[in-house]
Amino acid sequence: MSDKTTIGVGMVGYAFMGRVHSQAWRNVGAFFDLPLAPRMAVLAGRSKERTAAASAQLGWADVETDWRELIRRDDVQIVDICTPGDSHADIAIAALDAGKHVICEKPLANTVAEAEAMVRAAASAPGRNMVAFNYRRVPAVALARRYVEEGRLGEIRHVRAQYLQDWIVDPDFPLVWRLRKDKAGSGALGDIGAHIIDTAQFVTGQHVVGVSALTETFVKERPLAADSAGLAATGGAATGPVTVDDAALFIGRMSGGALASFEATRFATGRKNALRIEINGSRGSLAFDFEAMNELWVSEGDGGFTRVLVTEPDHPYVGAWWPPGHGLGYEHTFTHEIKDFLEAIAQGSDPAPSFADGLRVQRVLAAVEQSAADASRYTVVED
Ligand code: SOE
Repeated sequence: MSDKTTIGVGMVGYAFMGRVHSQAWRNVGAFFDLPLAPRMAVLAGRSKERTAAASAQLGWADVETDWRELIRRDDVQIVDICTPGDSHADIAIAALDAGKHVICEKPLANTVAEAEAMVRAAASAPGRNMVAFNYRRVPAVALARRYVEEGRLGEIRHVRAQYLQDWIVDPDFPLVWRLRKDKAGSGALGDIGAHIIDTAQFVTGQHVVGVSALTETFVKERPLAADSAGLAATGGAATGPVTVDDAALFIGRMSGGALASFEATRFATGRKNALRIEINGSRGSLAFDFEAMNELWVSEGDGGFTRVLVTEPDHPYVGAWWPPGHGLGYEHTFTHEIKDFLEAIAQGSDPAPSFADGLRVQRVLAAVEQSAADASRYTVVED
């Protein structure tokens, strides 16, 4: 029997993010020596039948069909929010007000006002808060941060960040919730652009201070989703309007003086989950692509880039896993996130990225939308 203090977890939502968070809660204690032992107490979802099936498959002890009931329970000390963005603020604020610790999927909210309300609620609550920007916890990305902190790149001049996917290239792919502004807040911008903003800010230690942007919706009408709201949904005969961006491109300045470019698109045919970042400094450069997530490319002066295989025990997080060269996957980034969250709860501090960090990203998203909507910021080339 473990003598660690048990902490009860209640999770809301069980789709893609719910599944990957569940595996993290299930496995984290088996690989990391933690001060707290999470207990997967309860899973909440609207349909009793589907929630019960998901709960049995994912390893939760009980189910609720109303997240308010989950928050009321004494066996829940941590609330994990894995729902679309339109419910983040309501759930998070109620959970914080009830004294729970809260981890919330990204982007933090659908609007800056909601994110601000969440930060306000967090400031007066005893519980800790975290926004789930999982890519910070890729060992190669954390190693990139370490190199920048150690000064190995010198002064950072350029940040080049891209998040490239192609899952909606087919115009018959249905209008799932990620393509609806009322549910998701924005499109590629908030869903995957938010990740590269966070990654760029994390690795450089600088934040985005201004942007100039273009956004586009290439396919404006899609079949209504007939089955499942997920990335593998099927469409029916009726159609509806796409109310978010399909792609967002923006340039910006970082607080330390670097120039940055960002591209977030779901129309990069052939690219599945290519979160890429390249950073050029006065002494060296770094490059990372999630599609080869166990590698970091490093240039320190002459001779171009060399590959660092980020699978050594002294690389961030790696020592808890497999021998050198065996590599980690997408799911490990969530396990690392949960590990850091539990440690922060035990220490009584907010982990990074906190809700305040999530609000900072939300402000960048809003600035991008504002810039893209402002035709006066776009100079037409004369014929
Ligand atoms: C869909 O674009 C998605 O599932 C995002 O919502 C996740 O945040 C990203 O990790 C993978 O792609």
